[in-house]
Amino acid sequence: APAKTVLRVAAISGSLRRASANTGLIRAAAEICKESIPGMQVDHVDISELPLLNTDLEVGGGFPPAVEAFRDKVRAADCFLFASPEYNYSISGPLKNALDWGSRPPNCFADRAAAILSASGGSGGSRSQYHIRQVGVFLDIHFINKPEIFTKAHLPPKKFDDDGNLIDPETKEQLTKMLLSLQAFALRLQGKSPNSEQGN
Ligand code: FMN
Repeated sequence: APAKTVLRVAAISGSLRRASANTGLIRAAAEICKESIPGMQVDHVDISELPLLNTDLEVGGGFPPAVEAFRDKVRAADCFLFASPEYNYSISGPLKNALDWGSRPPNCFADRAAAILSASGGSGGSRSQYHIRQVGVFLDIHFINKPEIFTKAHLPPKKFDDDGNLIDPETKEQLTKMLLSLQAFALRLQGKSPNSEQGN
Protein backbone atom coordinates (compact mmCIF):
# COMPACT_ATOMS: atom_id res chain seq x y z
CA ALA A 1 0.00 0.00 0.00
CA PRO A 2 1.23 3.55 -0.66
CA ALA A 3 2.78 5.36 2.30
CA LYS A 4 0.45 7.48 4.36
CA THR A 5 1.09 11.19 4.59
CA VAL A 6 3.64 11.98 7.30
CA LEU A 7 3.39 15.54 8.53
CA ARG A 8 6.67 17.18 9.41
CA VAL A 9 6.36 19.37 12.47
CA ALA A 10 9.09 21.96 12.98
CA ALA A 11 9.23 22.49 16.74
CA ILE A 12 10.82 25.63 18.14
CA SER A 13 11.68 26.15 21.80
CA GLY A 14 11.77 29.71 23.10
CA SER A 15 14.27 28.78 25.82
CA LEU A 16 17.95 28.09 25.22
CA ARG A 17 18.61 26.60 28.68
CA ARG A 18 20.14 23.14 28.74
CA ALA A 19 17.48 21.88 31.15
CA SER A 20 14.65 23.90 29.59
CA ALA A 21 11.16 22.63 30.41
CA ASN A 22 9.94 23.97 27.07
CA THR A 23 12.55 22.03 25.13
CA GLY A 24 11.48 19.10 27.32
CA LEU A 25 7.92 19.56 26.02
CA ILE A 26 9.25 19.30 22.48
CA ARG A 27 11.14 16.09 23.31
CA ALA A 28 7.93 14.72 24.80
CA ALA A 29 6.00 15.68 21.66
CA ALA A 30 8.57 13.89 19.47
CA GLU A 31 8.30 10.80 21.67
CA ILE A 32 4.50 10.81 21.59
CA CYS A 33 4.51 10.96 17.79
CA LYS A 34 7.05 8.12 17.57
CA GLU A 35 5.00 5.97 19.90
CA SER A 36 1.43 6.71 18.94
CA ILE A 37 0.96 9.13 16.03
CA PRO A 38 2.58 7.52 12.97
CA GLY A 39 1.32 10.31 10.71
CA MET A 40 3.47 12.94 12.41
CA GLN A 41 7.14 13.56 12.93
CA VAL A 42 8.46 16.25 15.27
CA ASP A 43 11.84 17.80 14.52
CA HIS A 44 13.34 20.19 17.05
CA VAL A 45 14.69 23.22 15.19
CA ASP A 46 17.50 24.69 17.27
CA ILE A 47 17.53 28.49 17.28
CA SER A 48 20.53 28.98 19.57
CA GLU A 49 22.97 29.67 16.73
CA LEU A 50 20.91 32.45 15.15
CA PRO A 51 22.58 35.86 15.37
CA LEU A 52 20.53 38.73 16.76
CA LEU A 53 18.45 40.16 13.96
CA ASN A 54 20.34 42.74 11.97
CA THR A 55 19.33 43.30 8.36
CA ASP A 56 22.86 44.52 7.60
CA LEU A 57 23.76 40.80 7.74
CA GLU A 58 21.66 40.23 4.62
CA VAL A 59 24.28 40.67 1.97
CA GLY A 60 23.44 40.42 -1.72
CA GLY A 61 19.99 39.04 -0.95
CA GLY A 62 21.47 36.21 1.14
CA PHE A 63 21.40 35.42 4.84
CA PRO A 64 24.12 34.30 7.26
CA PRO A 65 24.58 30.47 7.09
CA ALA A 66 22.84 29.80 10.43
CA VAL A 67 19.86 31.89 9.33
CA GLU A 68 19.73 30.22 5.92
CA ALA A 69 19.76 26.76 7.58
CA PHE A 70 16.98 27.82 9.95
CA ARG A 71 14.86 29.23 7.13
CA ASP A 72 15.30 26.03 5.10
CA LYS A 73 13.97 23.95 8.01
CA VAL A 74 11.01 26.26 8.51
CA ARG A 75 10.17 26.23 4.81
CA ALA A 76 10.32 22.41 4.66
CA ALA A 77 7.86 21.97 7.55
CA ASP A 78 4.18 21.13 7.16
CA CYS A 79 3.30 22.79 10.45
CA PHE A 80 4.81 24.28 13.59
CA LEU A 81 4.89 23.65 17.32
CA PHE A 82 6.04 26.53 19.49
CA ALA A 83 6.99 25.73 23.09
CA SER A 84 8.10 28.84 24.86
CA PRO A 85 8.45 30.39 28.29
CA GLU A 86 6.92 33.76 28.99
CA TYR A 87 9.50 36.45 29.73
CA ASN A 88 8.22 39.63 31.37
CA TYR A 89 4.65 39.10 30.23
CA SER A 90 5.61 38.52 26.60
CA ILE A 91 7.40 36.40 23.97
CA SER A 92 10.89 35.18 24.83
CA GLY A 93 13.59 37.21 23.08
CA PRO A 94 15.16 34.16 21.40
CA LEU A 95 11.81 33.08 19.95
CA LYS A 96 10.96 36.58 18.69
CA ASN A 97 14.40 36.75 17.09
CA ALA A 98 13.75 33.46 15.28
CA LEU A 99 10.29 34.56 14.16
CA ASP A 100 11.76 37.79 12.82
CA TRP A 101 14.51 36.03 10.84
CA GLY A 102 11.98 33.60 9.38
CA SER A 103 9.68 36.46 8.43
CA ARG A 104 12.20 38.25 6.23
CA PRO A 105 10.99 38.14 2.65
CA PRO A 106 10.00 35.70 1.40
CA ASN A 107 8.28 34.87 4.74
CA CYS A 108 9.08 31.23 5.54
CA PHE A 109 6.21 30.70 7.98
CA ALA A 110 3.35 31.59 5.67
CA ASP A 111 0.16 29.59 5.38
CA ARG A 112 0.98 26.72 7.75
CA ALA A 113 -0.84 25.42 10.83
CA ALA A 114 0.71 25.80 14.27
CA ALA A 115 0.14 25.02 17.92
CA ILE A 116 1.58 26.82 20.94
CA LEU A 117 2.27 25.58 24.42
CA SER A 118 4.29 26.95 27.27
CA ALA A 119 6.03 25.99 30.45
CA SER A 120 6.33 29.12 32.48
CA GLY A 121 5.90 30.75 35.86
CA GLY A 122 2.68 31.80 37.54
CA SER A 123 0.66 32.56 34.42
CA GLY A 124 1.65 29.34 32.72
CA GLY A 125 2.68 31.56 29.82
CA SER A 126 -0.77 32.65 28.68
CA ARG A 127 0.19 36.27 28.01
CA SER A 128 3.15 35.23 25.86
CA GLN A 129 0.99 32.78 23.93
CA TYR A 130 -1.44 35.49 22.93
CA HIS A 131 1.47 37.68 21.85
CA ILE A 132 2.76 34.85 19.67
CA ARG A 133 -0.70 34.61 18.12
CA GLN A 134 -0.60 38.35 17.42
CA VAL A 135 2.78 38.09 15.67
CA GLY A 136 1.40 35.10 13.76
CA VAL A 137 -1.25 37.31 12.17
CA PHE A 138 1.36 39.17 10.15
CA LEU A 139 3.35 35.97 9.53
CA ASP A 140 0.16 34.31 8.23
CA ILE A 141 0.43 31.36 10.62
CA HIS A 142 -2.86 29.56 11.34
CA PHE A 143 -3.05 28.51 14.98
CA ILE A 144 -5.24 25.81 16.43
CA ASN A 145 -7.42 27.17 19.22
CA LYS A 146 -7.81 24.10 21.39
CA PRO A 147 -6.57 22.50 23.52
CA GLU A 148 -4.63 25.29 25.19
CA ILE A 149 -1.73 24.19 27.38
CA PHE A 150 -0.36 26.55 30.02
CA THR A 151 2.10 24.59 32.14
CA LYS A 152 3.05 26.07 35.49
CA ALA A 153 6.50 24.54 35.46
CA HIS A 154 7.51 25.32 39.01
CA LEU A 155 4.33 24.54 40.95
CA PRO A 156 3.62 21.12 42.43
CA PRO A 157 3.09 18.43 41.34
CA LYS A 158 6.58 18.19 39.86
CA LYS A 159 6.08 18.08 36.10
CA PHE A 160 9.69 18.05 34.88
CA ASP A 161 12.79 16.27 36.14
CA ASP A 162 16.07 18.14 36.70
CA ASP A 163 17.00 17.75 33.02
CA GLY A 164 13.74 19.29 31.85
CA ASN A 165 12.13 16.00 30.83
CA LEU A 166 8.34 15.97 31.08
CA ILE A 167 7.26 13.48 33.74
CA ASP A 168 3.65 14.58 34.27
CA PRO A 169 1.12 12.13 32.75
CA GLU A 170 -1.68 14.71 32.64
CA THR A 171 0.43 17.16 30.59
CA LYS A 172 1.45 14.27 28.31
CA GLU A 173 -2.20 13.47 27.73
CA GLN A 174 -2.98 17.12 26.92
CA LEU A 175 0.01 17.27 24.60
CA THR A 176 -1.20 14.17 22.76
CA LYS A 177 -4.58 15.85 22.23
CA MET A 178 -2.84 18.99 21.01
CA LEU A 179 -0.76 17.04 18.47
CA LEU A 180 -3.85 15.25 17.14
CA SER A 181 -5.66 18.57 16.85
CA LEU A 182 -2.67 20.09 15.03
CA GLN A 183 -2.53 17.08 12.70
CA ALA A 184 -6.20 17.34 11.79
CA PHE A 185 -6.01 21.08 11.22
CA ALA A 186 -2.78 20.93 9.19
CA LEU A 187 -4.22 18.25 6.94
CA ARG A 188 -7.43 20.20 6.52
CA LEU A 189 -5.42 23.25 5.54
CA GLN A 190 -3.52 21.14 3.02
CA GLY A 191 -6.76 19.69 1.71
CA LYS A 192 -5.99 16.18 2.97
CA SER A 193 -7.59 13.84 5.49
CA PRO A 194 -5.70 11.73 8.07
CA ASN A 195 -6.39 8.60 6.01
CA SER A 196 -5.59 10.01 2.58
CA GLU A 197 -2.80 8.43 0.60
CA GLN A 198 0.31 10.34 -0.37
CA GLY A 199 0.73 11.03 -4.02
CA ASN A 200 0.63 14.75 -4.62
N1 FMN B 1 7.20 33.39 33.97
C1 FMN B 1 5.93 33.85 33.77
O1 FMN B 1 4.98 33.07 33.90
N2 FMN B 1 5.68 35.15 33.39
C2 FMN B 1 6.68 36.04 33.18
O2 FMN B 1 6.42 37.18 32.83
C3 FMN B 1 8.03 35.59 33.37
N3 FMN B 1 9.08 36.44 33.14
C4 FMN B 1 10.36 35.95 33.16
C5 FMN B 1 11.40 36.76 32.73
C6 FMN B 1 12.69 36.29 32.65
C7 FMN B 1 13.78 37.18 32.14
C8 FMN B 1 12.96 34.95 33.05
C9 FMN B 1 14.35 34.38 32.96
C10 FMN B 1 11.94 34.13 33.48
C11 FMN B 1 10.61 34.60 33.54
N4 FMN B 1 9.55 33.78 33.91
C12 FMN B 1 8.25 34.24 33.77
C13 FMN B 1 9.77 32.39 34.35
C14 FMN B 1 10.02 31.44 33.20
O3 FMN B 1 9.00 31.52 32.25
C15 FMN B 1 10.12 30.03 33.75
O4 FMN B 1 11.24 29.94 34.57
C16 FMN B 1 10.20 28.95 32.68
O5 FMN B 1 10.16 27.70 33.27
C17 FMN B 1 11.46 29.00 31.90
O6 FMN B 1 11.33 28.07 30.83
P1 FMN B 1 12.44 27.00 30.52
O7 FMN B 1 12.43 25.99 31.67
O8 FMN B 1 11.99 26.35 29.24
O9 FMN B 1 13.74 27.70 30.42
